[in-house]
Amino acid sequence: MDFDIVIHDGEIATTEGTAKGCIGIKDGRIAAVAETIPGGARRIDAGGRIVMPGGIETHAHIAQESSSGVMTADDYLSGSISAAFGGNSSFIPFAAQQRGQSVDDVIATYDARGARSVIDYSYHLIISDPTEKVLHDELPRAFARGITSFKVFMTYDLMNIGDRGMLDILTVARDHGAITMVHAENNDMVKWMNARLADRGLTAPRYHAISRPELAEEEAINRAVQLAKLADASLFIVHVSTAGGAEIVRREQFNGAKLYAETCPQYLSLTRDDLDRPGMEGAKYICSPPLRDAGTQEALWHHIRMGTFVGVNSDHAPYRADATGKFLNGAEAPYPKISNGMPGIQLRLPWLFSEGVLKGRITLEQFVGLGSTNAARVFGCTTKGRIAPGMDADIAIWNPDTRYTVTVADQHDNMDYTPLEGAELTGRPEIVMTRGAVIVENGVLKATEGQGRFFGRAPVDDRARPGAPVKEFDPGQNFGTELR
Ligand code: DUC
Ligand code: ZN
Ligand code: ZN
Repeated sequence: MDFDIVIHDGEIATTEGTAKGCIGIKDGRIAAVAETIPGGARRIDAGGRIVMPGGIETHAHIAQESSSGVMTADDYLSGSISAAFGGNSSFIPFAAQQRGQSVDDVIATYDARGARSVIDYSYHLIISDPTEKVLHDELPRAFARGITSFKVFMTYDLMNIGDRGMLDILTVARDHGAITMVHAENNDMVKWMNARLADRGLTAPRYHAISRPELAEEEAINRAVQLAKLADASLFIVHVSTAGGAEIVRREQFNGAKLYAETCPQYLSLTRDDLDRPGMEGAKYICSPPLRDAGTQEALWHHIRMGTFVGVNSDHAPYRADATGKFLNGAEAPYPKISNGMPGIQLRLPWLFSEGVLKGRITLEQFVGLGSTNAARVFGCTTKGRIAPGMDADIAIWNPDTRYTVTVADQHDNMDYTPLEGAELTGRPEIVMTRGAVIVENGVLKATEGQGRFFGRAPVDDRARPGAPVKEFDPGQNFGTELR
């Protein structure tokens, strides 16, 4: 065959193992994987390099208004470019419904925003207003278009849909083969803590850590899982930040729940001490759930190693440290009025490679799974996340030896800080492709605006997570009632 590109002599890394080989690319797809492949209109020498499936970032807030109306600093152009420089060939940001808004309108809005992307993209829908029309008319239309995941909140008054709302959403999701993602923190526990801190005038950024207790996450994760089990639905816990939360996930997975979870680099690399930096510096480290402590970091690494988490995703939520973002409500705003979130889409994979693989905490194969392949399986990206004939040629070629110091000047997002400023890392992507098109090469952007395409996704593949029967839905044990 006459290949468009042949990548030769690289160490091809997959979740199954790593071996030297060549990849032939034709018409945007992987056409051959072999020990040697001759020819190719372009030959890329990957000697001494790691060749892996392009990253799939599944937790990013791009061109998204927060519930209080603050727009993220990145749109689909800057967000996707930054993602590409970090080794990602595709991403799945959120498309957020504001209360009262129709899902059709949400999707049309994000279609217009997404059109600027340089990498392929899909959306998880955030549902804040599960009306009958949303549940039974609009969500089925979204599923039909391949939007097979969405996120709900158990916290924030403007987003929290309550346990009943969650059961309704979980049931519709189950019926369509979709997966429900959840931000799990107990809203009343957080509000009660906020009130106690406010009564004492304790509003500096560091009190954010205290205001959202570990117990609030653990309680909500447990509740979310029980709700999902009752509905026999698939559930994905986003941004797990506590050892207790991870233990609940582990236990319930062992019991068979259709349960998946992720954690994020910030919970592995930063601590609550960062919220206590001088002046208002701590505001840059306000995210929810909040940063925890060194003991938690060790526990989360253990869970990553043991397979509790299918992904390590950035939760890129870029709000600049100025009046457009963090300080929209004033330079000395109390912590509850400072936008929640921090950037990280470009550094997610390089940081995980350097701190995880090179420091011996995870294997290269686990890295490929956590950064790409597992996401493709859980979120139904059927043509992405694997290096095999027929798959999209979404590929990242890494130099595992490059040493560098992280600085905001090298980030391609639209931010004025990086929480990892000064970190010493080793290894980064040199060439990144989406569907066979080189989008980044040796620090230079090769893509043009709008080159990325929307991709629809398949239903969640739960075959390895059977769920557990619920007595009250078993006609043999519930007086023959058909309730499902
Ligand atoms: N949850 C997120 O997932 N990201 C930013 C803020 C939040 O609460
Ligand atoms: Zn969240
Ligand atoms: Zn998020």
